[in-house]
Amino acid sequence: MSDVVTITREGNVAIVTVDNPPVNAVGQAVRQGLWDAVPELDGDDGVEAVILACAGRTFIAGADIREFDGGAMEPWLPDLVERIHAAKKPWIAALFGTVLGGGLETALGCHYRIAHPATKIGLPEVSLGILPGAGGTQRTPRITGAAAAVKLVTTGAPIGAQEAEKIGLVDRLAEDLAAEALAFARDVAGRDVPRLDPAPAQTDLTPADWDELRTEVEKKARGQISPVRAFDAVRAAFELPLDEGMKLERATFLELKETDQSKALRHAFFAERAVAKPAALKGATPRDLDKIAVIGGGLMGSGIATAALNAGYDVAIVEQSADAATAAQDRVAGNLASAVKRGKLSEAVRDATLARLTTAADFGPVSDADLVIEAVFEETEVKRSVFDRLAAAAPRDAILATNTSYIDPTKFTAQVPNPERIMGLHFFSPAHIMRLVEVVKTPATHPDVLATGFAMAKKMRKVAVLSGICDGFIGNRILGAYGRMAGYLLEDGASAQQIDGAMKAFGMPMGPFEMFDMAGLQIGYANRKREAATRPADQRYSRIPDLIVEQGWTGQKTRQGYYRYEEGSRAALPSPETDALIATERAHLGMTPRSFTDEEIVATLHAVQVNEACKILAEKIAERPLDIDVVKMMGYGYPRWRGGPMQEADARGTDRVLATMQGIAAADPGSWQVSPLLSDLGSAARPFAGLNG
Ligand code: T1G
Repeated sequence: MSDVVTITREGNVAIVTVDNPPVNAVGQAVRQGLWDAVPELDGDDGVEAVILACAGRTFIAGADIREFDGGAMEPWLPDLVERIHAAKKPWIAALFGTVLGGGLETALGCHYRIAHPATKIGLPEVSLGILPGAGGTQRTPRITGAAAAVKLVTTGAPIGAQEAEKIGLVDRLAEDLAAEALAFARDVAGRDVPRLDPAPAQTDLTPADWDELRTEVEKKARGQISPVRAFDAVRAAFELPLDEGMKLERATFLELKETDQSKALRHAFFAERAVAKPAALKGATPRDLDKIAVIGGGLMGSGIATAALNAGYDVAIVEQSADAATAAQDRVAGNLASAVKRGKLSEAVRDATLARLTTAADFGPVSDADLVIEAVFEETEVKRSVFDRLAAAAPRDAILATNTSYIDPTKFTAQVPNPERIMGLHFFSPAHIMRLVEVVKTPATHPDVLATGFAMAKKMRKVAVLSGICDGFIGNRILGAYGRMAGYLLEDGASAQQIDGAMKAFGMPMGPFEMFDMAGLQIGYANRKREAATRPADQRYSRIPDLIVEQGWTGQKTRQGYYRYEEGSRAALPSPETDALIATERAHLGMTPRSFTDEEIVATLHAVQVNEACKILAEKIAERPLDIDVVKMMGYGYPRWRGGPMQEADARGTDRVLATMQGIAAADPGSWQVSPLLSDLGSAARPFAGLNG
């Protein structure tokens, strides 16, 4: 009948099997196959019950997201779900793997659901900027009631099979899914087919309760619209009959699908997967990795060690003294303890994990390591001395990695034999929590070594992005342009509060000045001193950040930076002292402070990031715009619903971004030059998406 949908028979039970790898997405061919199966089985007198099963690794994991841009073809999923529900024979969905979105909606069209206990079930549509569009917002509340439906639909987070059974989404759990589904089907064969009540769903919630819930959803969504619209659709299930609720859901779905937010979230979904496949890794094979040695057990090193332990590796931390080794051990234990506290880890697993850690005050443990990650102080000479010792202590074929966040690794690894085994692995702090790793390729790094970095990151459930060498690599180099421009805006007359407020309204979790205060202002201070020799002579230099640090104010730690902090609090309060310092500097420069609109601030800070990113692309530091987007989303809190700075540039129009950048460069040509790549794309209004391949 169809390539992707087949029917087999076991006596009076028909088994309809979807086989559409990799995740059995319900694309057009699957819909057509199922659409045809319903009347065929209705008309087959030998069939008294139908099992909807899937081949491969999962039940249907959702609609085929790739069809969203092409205008999917009939039959439509909502009609198919309705057709299955109206079938004359009972349909039983046999659930396993990840039953998501349109997969769950198809299962809700069936009359019964049996699930393997390890199944994950959810409606993740809001994370694609849409809402369930095939009855999920209407059928779910009629089955589970209001609270569970609101949670499933507005958070997008999947639940386990046990919880799904508790709230009525699943009728029965089954270890041996195929056998028990068959037994269940034989049991219900020939019986009356249960139908969903089309009347409005019932609830005890008052209109005031609903309003309160909506406010909560809106607050959590932080500028994203789909969770709020999805909430409204669920509420409608308690006010409208099924067919009217379905119409409202469909109209909202079609509207949301076309929004920039949904396009950005779909871009984020595919970009996060595409970063794992850079051209430079084609044909490369990761090496086996069992034991990882981490040099330096400070905040960064112990975070990396924690991530490696959690991924199942044996780990050794090398420190300078026995005391420092003990402190490192304690830090890792503390990281694992907080995972236990948050319910992420059982005490038994914690103990087994910690048992795979050794610490030492000498380089002994390096002698049998497959991979060594250096995470010592960010200073060329300090790192060079570590690599000197590694050259002697590590096996000749062990992979050697540096966690430097700014320095060119070849500056301190030139003396090490077999340079093809050296790479950068730039983790983000705290390394056991942040998901981004920049895998840095030197001119000598072998592709298999890079592939090993990618495989390690995947095992750690992190996302690796390939970067070439430049100051700060992809992420921190763009951050540099962003921070520098934020500093100019401040000196020109905008307040830290206004700039931070504008960026938070844009969707950033923090503004630049709150971020600097949190990270510690001494870091930027040291970077500026390091860069002084190579800084272009005509580049504008705002002294304000240096003046602040020279007061002994380095941010949250000293309770004074761009802002003031109360003892024990991270809340950024206006600081009259810092404001006075800024005013004095403006007066010293003979400047009259000017005012900015929030949109001007956002557009300016966006344009300089995109411009820097274009240089990074032209220098082939990053392969594709999507690599940059993923770095910014995963490492710097760029809102996923904007899809990263390059996707945001496409949404704004590259011509507009170019115009903004031209204005910035014209006003201060010593500091800013328009990238030729931005100029080329922007003057033709061509999107960055075209460069993603
Ligand atoms: N459509 C198209 N391709 C998909 C896909 C989908 N729904 N899901 C996964 N893929 C591709 C993915 O790009 C990758 O491709 C490969 O499958 C393996 O994925 C009407 C509107 C299912 C938990 O949002 O969460 O239903 O990179 O590497 O880690 O309301 O994929 O190999 O070329 O991620 O094992 C709702 C999205 C859709 C589920 C598996 N469903 N997918 O994770 O493998 S909207 C989703 C996932 C909807 C209805 C609507 C995960 C996964 P490639 P992977 P994984």
